[in-house]
Order: sequence, then C-alpha cells, then structure tokens
Amino acid sequence: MQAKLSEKIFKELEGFRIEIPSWGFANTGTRFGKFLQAGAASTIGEKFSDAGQVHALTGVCPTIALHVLWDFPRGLDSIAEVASLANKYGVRPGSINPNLFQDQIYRHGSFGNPDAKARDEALEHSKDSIAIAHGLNSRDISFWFADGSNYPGSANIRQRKKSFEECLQSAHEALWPEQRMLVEYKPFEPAFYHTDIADWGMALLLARKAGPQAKVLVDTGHHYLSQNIEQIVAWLLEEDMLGGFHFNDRRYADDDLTIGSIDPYQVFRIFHEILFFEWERGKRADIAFMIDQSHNLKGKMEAMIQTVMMAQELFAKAALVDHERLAAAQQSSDIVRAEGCLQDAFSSDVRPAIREWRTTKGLPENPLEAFRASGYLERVEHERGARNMSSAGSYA
Ligand code: RM4
Ligand code: MN
Ligand code: MN
Repeated sequence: MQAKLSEKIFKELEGFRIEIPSWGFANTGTRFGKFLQAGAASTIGEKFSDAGQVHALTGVCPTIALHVLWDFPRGLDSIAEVASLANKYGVRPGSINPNLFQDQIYRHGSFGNPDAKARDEALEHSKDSIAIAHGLNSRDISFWFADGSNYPGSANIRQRKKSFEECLQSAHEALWPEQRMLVEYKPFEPAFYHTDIADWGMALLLARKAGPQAKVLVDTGHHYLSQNIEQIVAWLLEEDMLGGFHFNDRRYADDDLTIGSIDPYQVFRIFHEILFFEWERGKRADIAFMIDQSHNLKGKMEAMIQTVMMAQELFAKAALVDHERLAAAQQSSDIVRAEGCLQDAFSSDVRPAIREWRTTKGLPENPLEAFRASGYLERVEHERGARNMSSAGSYA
C-alpha cells in the first residue's frame, strides 16, 4: 500500500475507539433458551476482567457499557465497587443503560405506561442511573424503551407520546451539565403492533423536546430491512443530533450478529458519511461508537475481538475515500466516478496497514490469534465452568 494511504489510515485509527457492552460477555440466549458457555462472565468483576482483556489486545476499547439492573445489583451503592473494578482491569465505565423493561411493573410500559405509578418508578430509576453515571464520570445515559402494544386499539398512542415527552423532560432536568441523554429507537420487538419510539424521526422529536443535552442513538439492527441507514446518519449529523451508535449486524430483524458479518458495505457507508461530514466541517463529530451484540454460539470474547477488528477495518477503509475527488464528482454529477470513490476504498486491503499500526502501539498484530494463544479462555472456563453450566434457562 502506498505510504500516503497508510498515513491516512494511521491518522484515522488514532481517533477510533469503540465501546463494548458488559452484556456481550454474559450467558444470554434466544427466547427459546440458552446454550451456556463455561467461560461466560456472570459477575460484574468477570465482565470487567473480560473487557480488560479485549482492550489489552486491541487497544481501542477503553470503555465498557453497563446495564444498571444487571451490573449494579445494589444500585447507587454499587458505584464504589464498579469504580475499583475499572481501576483494577484498566477499562473505564462507559455509557450507563437504565433498565426500563425487565421489572414486572413495566408489563404495559415504562414512560408510556398509563399507570402513573409505573411512570414514576421508571423516572426514579432513570434518575438513579443518571446519578450512577455521574458517580462514575460517565457522560452518556442510553435510554432504550420496550414500550409499545401488541393489539390495535389497546393503547392510546397520543397519550403515551405525551407521557414520553414529560418523562424525558424530567429525566433531562436531572442531567449534570457534562452528561448526555441518548434516545434509542426500534421499530418492533418486544411490542409487535406499535412501539412508542419506533424510528429516528420519533426519537429526534422526543430528544429535541427533552432538552439540549439529548441526542439520538442509532442501533443498526433497529431498522426495517432495506432502510437506508446511512441517510439517517447523514441527516442526524447535519441536524447535530447524532449522539452515538449501537453497532451489530443482522439478516432479518434485531439479530445482534457480529458487525459486518452479513453486510460489511453497510457499515462502511455509515463510517463514510461520518468521515465525509468531518472532512467538510474540518472537525470531529462528537459520536459515541458502541457495540450492542450478544453472542450465543460464537465464543463471547472471540466474537468481541473479531467485532472490534472488523469495525477497525471498515473504518480504515472508509478513511481511504478520496473526499476531494468525491466532492468534485458529486458536484459535476459524475455518477460513475463518485460511486467509484467508495468502491475503490471499500475494495482496498487495509489489513497490512492496521497490523503495522498495532505494532507501533506495542499491540499484537492479530489480537484474535493472540487471545487464542494467551490461555485466558481456558483459565476462566476452569474458574467459572461449574457455576455457569448449572444455570440452565428454559423457554417455558
Ligand atoms: C434492545 C436494545 C438496547 C439493549 C437491549 C438489551 O434491543 O438494542 O439497546 O440494551 O436490547
Ligand atoms: Mn441497542
Ligand atoms: Mn437491539
């Protein structure tokens, strides 16, 4: 690869960081059951340990996303423990995710629930999550809601919209100045008739009404098939409303498969829109890149490392788009040349340059192979196996 292109890749890789989710290391399953892995993490300490390994090998995952219900068993009182684990394992707490869907009280929703008691509880939990984030110096609180309904006529859609506006505003008032509220949307699941925040437009309107620290979170798996996600990204960038991503890939719905496993060109196009925007503006876009995946059959840590490597690779490819040439081709409506700018970059093999970059950082050239050779998995399988394999879950 030409020296100039490697230079471009090196420059962009310096700024590329991606957050990994604590739940990606735990034994999760489909709604039909779980296939357990002996080495899966079940305590918050184990999740930090695994995330620390991924960061040590890749060098680009300094933060871990945390779910309040799953990772803070004692709520606010767990802050000190989490902070000390972060120190011990060399990864910082990243986005804090309130859990507004698992408790029985949320059967008919959280912020959209017609019962004020459920809405109040959801708000309390949101405020606790904001306090937890503050206690850990985390900037982003990511809100995802399972709220919706399963049957026509069963929910007052407009009333629920109003409740969402009010509750999000109240939560926004509790934010500290340095914090952000990220509003995630999803078209369906678990609700199958209507979802209260079903798409980016609804998330955008609600974020705008909530207040200036609210932005939209794009989970790549939360779209109808064939929807043009990079256009949504471009619009949100232009509106200064793009807060971050939950990356994952899918073939059908919210499959949470590893990034780029089904459609790497889709991820490339998203990264391209961001880098093109940054080139035009001459400054970095303030966006949190996060992974939201749960791996059922692939080894959890291997899948996470594979994901991070793939994300880096697709980002590096997008960095190779010749922006001057592209802008000129677009201006003169030279369609074939413009499209070629993307295709040339996408088909470049950036792996040698990334390996070189890793070497300059003292990182293993191939983090996946290094992980396999490290013996870490065998060790944790031995330590965690007995407990993990006896905790089978069933569908009914
Ligand atoms: C949802 C959504 C949220 C995630 C939950 C577990 O589909 O993607 O971000 O926290 O799953
Ligand atoms: Mn998500
Ligand atoms: Mn999801």
